Order: sequence, then C-alpha cells, then structure tokens
Amino acid sequence: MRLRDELVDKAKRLEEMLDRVPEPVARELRTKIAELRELLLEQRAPRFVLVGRRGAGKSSLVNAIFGEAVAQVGHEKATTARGSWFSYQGDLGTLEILDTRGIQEGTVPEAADAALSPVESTARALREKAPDAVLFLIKAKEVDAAVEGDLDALVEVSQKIRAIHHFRVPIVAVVTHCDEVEPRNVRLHRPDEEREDDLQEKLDRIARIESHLEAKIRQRDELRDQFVAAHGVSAYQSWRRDGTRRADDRWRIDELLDFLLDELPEQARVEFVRLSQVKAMQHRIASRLTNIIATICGGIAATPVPVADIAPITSLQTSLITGIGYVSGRRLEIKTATEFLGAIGVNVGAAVALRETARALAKVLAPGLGSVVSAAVAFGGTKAIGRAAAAYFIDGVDVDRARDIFKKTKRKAKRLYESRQKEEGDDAWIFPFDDDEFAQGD
Ligand SMILES: Nc1nc2c(ncn2[C@@H]2O[C@H](COP(=O)(O)OP(=O)(O)OP(=O)(O)O)[C@@H](O)[C@H]2O)c(=O)[nH]1
Ligand SMILES: [Mg+2]
Repeated sequence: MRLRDELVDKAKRLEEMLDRVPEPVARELRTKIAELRELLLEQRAPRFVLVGRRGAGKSSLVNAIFGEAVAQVGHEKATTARGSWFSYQGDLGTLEILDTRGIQEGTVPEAADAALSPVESTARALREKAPDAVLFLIKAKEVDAAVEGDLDALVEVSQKIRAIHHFRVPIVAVVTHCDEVEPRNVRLHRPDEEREDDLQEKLDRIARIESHLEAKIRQRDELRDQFVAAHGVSAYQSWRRDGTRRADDRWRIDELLDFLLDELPEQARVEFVRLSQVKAMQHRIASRLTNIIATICGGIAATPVPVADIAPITSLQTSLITGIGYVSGRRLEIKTATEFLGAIGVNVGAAVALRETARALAKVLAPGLGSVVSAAVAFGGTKAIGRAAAAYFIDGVDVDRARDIFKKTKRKAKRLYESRQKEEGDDAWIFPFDDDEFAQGD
C-alpha cells in the first residue's frame, strides 16, 4: 500500500532526524513517534472470542458491530466458523472472530466427520492467536436459568488463554435480546415514542438482569479479576433478500463498542473504530492522533538545533489528515490531504517558501538559530488542523465550517500553549493539554 509506505518512510526519517537532537528532548519525541507507529502503522483487525449458546446472538452481534449482514444469522450450518478463527469482512474493515459454540454443550462433536471436539478445536485456535477480549453472550431471559454451565465454559476458555498466552484476557458479558424483556412491546430503539413509565420499567428490569449476571460472574474466583462488566443490548436487524435492511432494532450497541474499545490494545483500535462507524469513537481516536502529532510538531519547533525545519511539520500535518480520513472510513491520498489544508486556509505554498528562506538564513546564522515556526504556532496549528479534519471527515461539515473551526482552534491553542510556556519554558510541548482543559471556555 503506497500511503502506508509513505507513512513508514516519514516515521523513519523523523527518527533519523532525532539522532541530531539532544537527549531528553529526543527521548520524549521518540516516545511520541512510537505511539504514532502503534496507532497508525501497526494496525491489525481486533480479535474476539465469542462464548455463548446456540442462538444467543453471536452472529447477530457481529452484524450489529458492522451494521451490515456479514455473518449468517439463525440458520448457520455446522461448517461455519466454529472452533477456528474466522475473518468477517465488511466494507470498511475486518473482525477476527473465534466462535466457541459447542463447548458448553459437552464434548461430543456435532458432525460425525469432525476430528476434534469443540474444546480441542478451540484450544488449537487459541494457540494460533491471542484474542483481545472474550465476549460472553447470553439471552436476557436465560440469565436466571442454567448460567452455571455457561460460566464453566467461560472459565475453561479464559484458563486456556492464560495457560497459552500468559495473560488475563478481558471478559465482557453481553446480555442479548433485551428488546424481548417485559414489557415486550416497548421499543428500546424508539424511546421517544414510548410512554416514559413503561420504558423505565423495562430499563429497570434490564439493569437488574445485568447486575444479577455480574454478581454470578464475580462469584467465580477464576473470572473475577478479568471481568469488565455486563452490558445489555439488542442486536436485532433484519435484511430483505435483495440486501436492503428491513429492520434495525439495535440498542446500546454503540455503548458496548465504546467500552470494548477501552479493552483493546492500541494496535486494534483504529481498525475497530473505522469498521464500526461510531462517530464518538472516531472522534476519540482522531483526538488522540491530533494530540500526539501536535505534541511532536511542537517539540520539533522547540528543538534547540536548526534541524527544526517546517518540512517535517507540514508532512506530519498531512499524515494527521490522512489518518483522520482513514478513521472516518476513507482512504485519502497525500494530495487530498494537502488540498484539504489549502481549503481550510493553511497556506501550503507559503510554508514551502518559508522553508527556503529559513534554509538560507540557517546557512548564515547556524548553529543555534532555533526554529522557523514557534512551538506555539506549530502546536496550535496542528491541533486546529486535527479538529477541522475531524469535523470535516467524521461529522461531514462543509469546508467553510471546517475553515472556521481551524481559525478559532488555532487562536485558542496558540494562546493556551503560550501560557503553558510561561510556566514550563521551552519544554512546554512535553506537557500537552488534555482535551478537557482545551474545551474549557469553548
Ligand atoms: N429480538 C432479538 N433477536 C435477536 C437478537 N440477537 C439475535 N436475535 C435473533 O436470535 C436468533 C439467533 O441469532 P444468531 O445471531 O444466529 O445466534 P448465534 O449465537 O449466532 O447462533 P448459532 O450460530 O446457532 O450458535 C436469530 O433469529 C436472530 O435474529 C436480539 O438482540 N433481539
Ligand atoms: Mg452464529
């Protein structure tokens, strides 16, 4: 992939540049570049193990995450997926799923020709790859009955993972079919059209089911410290034969994904956020990217040797835009990113001219010239570009609005940075702002 190669190349050149930068600063920048690598370059598909009985809604949950029909629901044949990793592919990305169905049904193979029992085939798959999380699915109405057998299966899977990979995998319990909880006719996905008291009754009942299940899981010593939470959802969607969607009764899937995101390692996050298309999550990743890159840009500009050139800054800023574009579900060329910069009023031409002037000056005045751009401008400008790109690519605002966001954010970020500089001096970029601080007085 060309874009990826370009990014790899950029990261490498940045790191080489750091060889000429004095130590504490270089180390700080290296850490940031490493974070950037994990987030942008070492991405892979998230890997989930699904534990749950037949019909619990495992395939439906996969479809609910994608918002498309990628997994067959209801009438899956014995040949699909079970006992081995399966890549579900949507338009925007891939999930790797290990369906352990059958473990809690005993060890008898379902098909006569199956060489391995469900336990054996699951163990073999787990040796191949470590999962990022285990999702334990159970129907709301079944939480009361026979959970113990399911929990035995859960313990078995999590102990296998610990034995093979030496880590405690996070376990998230998903209470499915919440839409069918009494009062049944109250539609969770249309709360505005329902009577408030009816809705509340249903929500209360679901909350009780969740805490009941949580209590049962926490009773197990083998699960307690890996268990994250129980989360009620409806994953129901239905498609016509021609592929158009007939019903979308999904409820609280976004919230589930949001806290699954917290459990994922850095390398699986961008892919997850891209394929699930939850804007709030996309904003979270966009904002992390923005903060990392703004810090690096601020650091380069503050670097006390004249390697500080505007070129790596502009180049990082275009990477930021392509990165945010990617998170939103697009694939942008560097050229598109540069055009976006132009469109929101960043004078890319002027940046290049400035660089030439700086080089000429550097020859006369070097060493010790310092940077062409102030750290405040580099930081503030990058922060502003990230915000504008997120608004444009994730929220779909128009160019005028994006330009407006750019201008306002730039002013504000620059001011904030300068006040930070008064406290911390030239190292101010090492102490970046969290977004709350930034949002104050917005
Ligand atoms: N009402 C409702 N129905 C659901 C929900 N999730 C799944 N279903 C339905 O439950 C049935 C079984 O769902 P699947 O997703 O196929 O379940 P599964 O766990 O993959 O089943 P197996 O592959 O056979 O183990 C299907 O008819 C789904 O439409 C839900 O949240 N609400
Ligand atoms: Mg299934």
